[in-house]
Amino acid sequence: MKKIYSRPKYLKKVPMHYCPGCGHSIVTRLIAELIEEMDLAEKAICIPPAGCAVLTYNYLDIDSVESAHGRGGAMATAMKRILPDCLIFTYQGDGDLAAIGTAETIHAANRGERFTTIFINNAVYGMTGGQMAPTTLFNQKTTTSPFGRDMRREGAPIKISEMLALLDGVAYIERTTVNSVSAIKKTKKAIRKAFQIQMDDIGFSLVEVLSPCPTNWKMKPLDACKWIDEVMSKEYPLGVIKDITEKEGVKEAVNAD
Ligand SMILES: Cc1ncc(C[n+]2csc(CCOP(=O)(O)OP(=O)(O)O)c2C)c(N)n1
Ligand code: SF4
Repeated sequence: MKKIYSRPKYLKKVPMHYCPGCGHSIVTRLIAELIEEMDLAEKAICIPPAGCAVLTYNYLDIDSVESAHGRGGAMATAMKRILPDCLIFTYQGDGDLAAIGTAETIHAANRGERFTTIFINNAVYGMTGGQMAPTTLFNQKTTTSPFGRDMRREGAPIKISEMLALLDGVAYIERTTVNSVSAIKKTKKAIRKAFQIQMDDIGFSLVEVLSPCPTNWKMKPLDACKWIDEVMSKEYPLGVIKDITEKEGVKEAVNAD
């Protein structure tokens, strides 16, 4: 029988701790597939976050350096400057990247640091019990916004990707999701492009993934997938937000001696 599915080489053979229906597991697998397909295992260094993905280093069979909550962008900056030929990527939740790590993220992107960020937006603080995140939607109930997020009380959801796209150092930003097979394929393509842009030394690259958190959304996994289509992606539209490589001659100019 033809084998159509197998464990990627760089995904360790250990059970993941994620809840059923969680997007983190899918994105982790995609990263493992890409590292194999792009032959980057010897060069790849992951910077996992504090948050549900804190154990990413237990799943990816590549070098990893754990960062403190929110400090991924600062650590990645240092590592990429010391090891410019390596593939350095941060893997960060929305609490990590858009709350405690806002400054690190904005300034690294503005400096055009040549690393990649995988930004998992599940609109809550997952690991610590479902508190409101900067990305929580209007009217969304969380443990710290029990009446639903309200503009006058909690402010508006922050669109990190659109904000970062304004900065000159940013080469590529795309927002995707993992709630269907076709969406997963698009996410893989986007991460491939982000990694390639880094390896071509073009600029900062980020992929924002709208990711189900059925546990804290208090939904069944399939309902969480539907909610992304029907509600979440209306606030956070999917697609390419910035891509400077579309401009003619960018890659050539960057790679010229
Ligand atoms: C300096 C610091 N402050 C707070 C915490 C507690 N903490 C751990 S994970 C987390 C929230 C994580 O949420 P998010 O980044 O959205 O990731 P998710 O769990 O949803 O994947 C917080 C507040 C910490 N570990 N370190
Ligand atoms: S709490 Fe949410 S983000 Fe964390 S593992 Fe469970 S489903 Fe995933």
